[in-house]
Amino acid sequence: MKRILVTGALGQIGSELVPKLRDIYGDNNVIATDIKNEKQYWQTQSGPYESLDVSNGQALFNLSKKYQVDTIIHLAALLSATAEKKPLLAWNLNMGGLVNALETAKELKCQFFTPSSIGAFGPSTPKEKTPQVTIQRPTTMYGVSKVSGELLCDYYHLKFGVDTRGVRFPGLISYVAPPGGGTTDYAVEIFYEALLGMKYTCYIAKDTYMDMMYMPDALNAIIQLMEGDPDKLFHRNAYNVTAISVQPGDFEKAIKKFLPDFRLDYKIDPIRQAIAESWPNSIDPTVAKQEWGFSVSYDLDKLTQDMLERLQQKFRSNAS
Ligand code: VAH
Repeated sequence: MKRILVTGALGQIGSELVPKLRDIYGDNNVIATDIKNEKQYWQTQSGPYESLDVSNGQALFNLSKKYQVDTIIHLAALLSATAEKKPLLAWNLNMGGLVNALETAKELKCQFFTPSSIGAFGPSTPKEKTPQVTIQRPTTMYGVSKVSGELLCDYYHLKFGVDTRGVRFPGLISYVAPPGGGTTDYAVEIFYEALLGMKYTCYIAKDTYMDMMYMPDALNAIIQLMEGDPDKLFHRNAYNVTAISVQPGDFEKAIKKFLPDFRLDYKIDPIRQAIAESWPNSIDPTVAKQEWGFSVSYDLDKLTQDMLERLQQKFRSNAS
């Protein structure tokens, strides 16, 4: 990776990935793009920003050519809960954007990353320690688009030699930009509400386990995989990665260590609960460890402490 174009740069991952990539590869070598035309915001940032709708394949190609990029990190997509409400839009955006980005990668000989998700699994997948290679019959439109995306990335690698790489992310916990429209969003909201009102009403049931990971570990995983030795990558699209398997009560306990008055109650959202129940309780990241050295630094207690401290700082600086 030397010159990188990022789509969906204003989303939950992109908002933190772009500054980190700029630190490593240089400000002008990371081209941030998003459908939002937030020029003013990005003018205060250190590198180039372009407004881009990934449904427009020609625009994606033209920008990539203009900046002579050698890597595309394609993040623009609808998350699971929004996709379930607008399935046709999700299919068109998630698959249309992906195929446009892959076509550009093929034409310009770019290295390529796009995230898959634990959403690529379904109710017939083994629920505990879900293996790297297993049954993938998701019952959500998000999952259908993620499995199709994994297959499409494999196809572009096998057929056209595009260096496609990806991970199956679990729920990502972060303090910079909110996720928006996902099933795992509760694991971010709970920290905001704990600090703002000492109370959170969770839309996911008490005993529902899902995998989660802290954003700094997710960003390191993307960079490590992209810098990994191609000869050692056999699974490519896409690797299971995770840090913790948790139910909402686990966050409650962890937050209470710092905020003893915090209270959690429940009001289940049937759509997101059904999605969560169709996903694994825990996935097995062994193959990612073996093929490119995936590892994490944050467990539940460490990420809880960091989230609370960082959010407090954020609230203080927003107030001043
Ligand atoms: C979602 N956070 O909830 C995403 C994710 C693990 C699931 O891909 O839709």
